[in-house]
Amino acid sequence: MQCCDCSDRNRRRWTSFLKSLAGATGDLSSLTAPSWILAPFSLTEFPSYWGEPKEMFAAIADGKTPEERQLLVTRWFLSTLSGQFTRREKETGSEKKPFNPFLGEQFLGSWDGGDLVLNVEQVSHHPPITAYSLENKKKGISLEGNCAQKTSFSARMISVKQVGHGLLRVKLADGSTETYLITLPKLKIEGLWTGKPYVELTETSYIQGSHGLTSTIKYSGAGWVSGTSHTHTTTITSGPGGPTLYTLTGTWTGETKFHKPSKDGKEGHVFLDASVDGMREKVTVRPIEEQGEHESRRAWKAVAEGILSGDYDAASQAKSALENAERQRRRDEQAAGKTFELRLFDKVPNDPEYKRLAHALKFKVRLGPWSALSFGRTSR
Ligand code: HCR
Repeated sequence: MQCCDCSDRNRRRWTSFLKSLAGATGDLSSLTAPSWILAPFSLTEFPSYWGEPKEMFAAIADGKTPEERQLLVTRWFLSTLSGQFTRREKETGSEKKPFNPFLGEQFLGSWDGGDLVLNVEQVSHHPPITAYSLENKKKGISLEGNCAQKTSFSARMISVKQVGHGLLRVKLADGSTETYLITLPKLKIEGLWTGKPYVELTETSYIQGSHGLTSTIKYSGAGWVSGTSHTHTTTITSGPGGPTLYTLTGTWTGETKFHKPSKDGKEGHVFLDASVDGMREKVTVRPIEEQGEHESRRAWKAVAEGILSGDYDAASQAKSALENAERQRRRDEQAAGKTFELRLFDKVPNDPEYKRLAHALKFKVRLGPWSALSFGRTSR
């Protein structure tokens, strides 16, 4: 129970923050968020959510047929969502704003002593784009992706369009590679006026396999009057809009079951229980003292400590110092006629693999200047 003074203070600071949102346009990263709304980590840490259900990621390689693998990729994808979109709310009671990464910021981590390896780099600051790769070499599976966010504000909520995609590759026993294009759902941040923001997913995302099978994931939430939060209906079809092989319904935070129509009498069987403890394991990173200067937790250490200890003045000062140093670095580069060189990723403009699979989705995914851009792990 909060005392009157605290809840009044909370209400006042939220109201004034929401008023400042009303005037904002397009890009949340450009909004100077007050320290009390900040999460103590950077957006570069978010790709680790893709690797947390590590067993499900590895299991994709065990699928014997394209159909089995499409189901396994879909199961792994769904099992990442509760980490990606409800973790902060679960752990702290409300969604928070992660740090806006600086250009070249890295987040490096692994699971199981390096069986699964994550590399993340902030490859653009304006617009902010994060590129990542996740690889399980032993199993022959990798995911390369990038993500940016376009934001719009309304009186009740913040709507976020995720711009970017993932390409998952599986090496098959015959030496060939199967590829899956993963598109990203839109999200809404609700609960702003009660001071407890949380994420709900909306509209549709897709997983398009190079073998021609398509998973179409439709998201819905509780709505004003009725309905269940975090719900999805997923169909697996032969191509977008083709005959349905499987229908899966449930919540991406809890149980998903096979529904009609589904092959092999699977109706009613549990496909995934995303709430099972221990299904997701947090990434391991090197101790901060051993990290490089571009590594996220080392670079943001003082800011994170300020937030965690409630010393918001110290957090603000450390954040300004970091941001000013970055601005100065860009000015110095410009004066020297240099441009910043990415360290971990190479740009792959108009990636043909992305285009081929986006084309198979019958251009439901628009080929915009940023969405057609992929980032591949550099061979340097
Ligand atoms: C929108 C968001 C930053 C971006 C986060 C993304 C889209 C990042 C890529 C991940 O793969 C998935 C993902 C999950 C997060 O839910 C999403 C964040 C939710 C909130 C945060 C805003 C910038 C914070 C706004 C501040 C609020 C509390 C007013």
